[in-house]
Amino acid sequence: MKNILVIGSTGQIGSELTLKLRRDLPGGVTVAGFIPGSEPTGKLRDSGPFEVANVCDAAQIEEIVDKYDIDTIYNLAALLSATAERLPLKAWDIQMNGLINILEIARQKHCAVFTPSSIGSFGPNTPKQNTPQDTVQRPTSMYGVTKVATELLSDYYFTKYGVDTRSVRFPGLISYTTPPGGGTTDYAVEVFYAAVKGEEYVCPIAAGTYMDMMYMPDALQAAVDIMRAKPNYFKHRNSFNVASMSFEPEQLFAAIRKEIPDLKVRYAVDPVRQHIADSWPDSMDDSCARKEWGWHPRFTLEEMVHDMIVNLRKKFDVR
Ligand code: AKB
Repeated sequence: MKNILVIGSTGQIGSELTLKLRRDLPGGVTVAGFIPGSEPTGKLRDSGPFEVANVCDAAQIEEIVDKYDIDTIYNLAALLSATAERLPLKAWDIQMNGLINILEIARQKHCAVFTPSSIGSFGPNTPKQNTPQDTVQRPTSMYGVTKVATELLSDYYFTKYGVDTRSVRFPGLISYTTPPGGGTTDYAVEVFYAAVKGEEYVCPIAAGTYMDMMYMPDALQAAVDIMRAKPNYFKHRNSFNVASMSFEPEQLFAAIRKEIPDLKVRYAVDPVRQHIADSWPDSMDDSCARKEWGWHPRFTLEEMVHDMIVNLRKKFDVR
């Protein structure tokens, strides 16, 4: 992994992953791919090359791969679960037609490819507790359908053509740099913004709804480590369960209240998000990732909460 293209570099994961790759792997280039309307700004724009890279435009991606002699593609373009329910055909276009463009280019130009999967690849028939690595995957959301198909297609390109595809199933990701947009797990980020600004938070997910979550630094480490791992011990590729914490809304709010006691929350459950959340695992078993490439998360719930509050207070200049 030397010359890297990050497609979706201005999104929640991409904006931080691109900077981490530039910092941690200084020997090559990391190109920040974006779509018009979401141009990189600040450090992301100033610390390396950036190019318009629409996953649905194969010729454009191919040109970038040739120009920078790209050997690894992080394909992060996606509509998250709640948005994908509103725009299912657009989600299909980006997630599936986009993916096949990337895999074909990777096949021809010998690139490795990381396309994240998600807890959304599971469905109501999946065991909810300690969800195994290999289990039933019959999701009921369009997002989930595209994530299962992503896993299958990525494995197909590896088995049939030897394309080095690897991936993880991300939980809900919590970060303070770039907010997520249109996900089912977004509440776990939004509540921090309300908490540090002293605003009431209206939670769209019902009390008692457990979902896997992860702090962004752990997620970024997973995305880098899996692509750098020697594949000798891989029994799986697309895609590995990775887990670090699982909680229901009240547990998160209680942890925030230890630092911001007057956090006010009321519930107004969004039926679309709740239906999706109810179909997802409560907590995944990530032992295969631990065994096959040494995955281990660092942040506990309390550490994540503290770090989020410190950084958001800095960001908004509040005490
Ligand atoms: C979403 O909520 O859609 C995402 C995910 C869990 O993949 N954060």
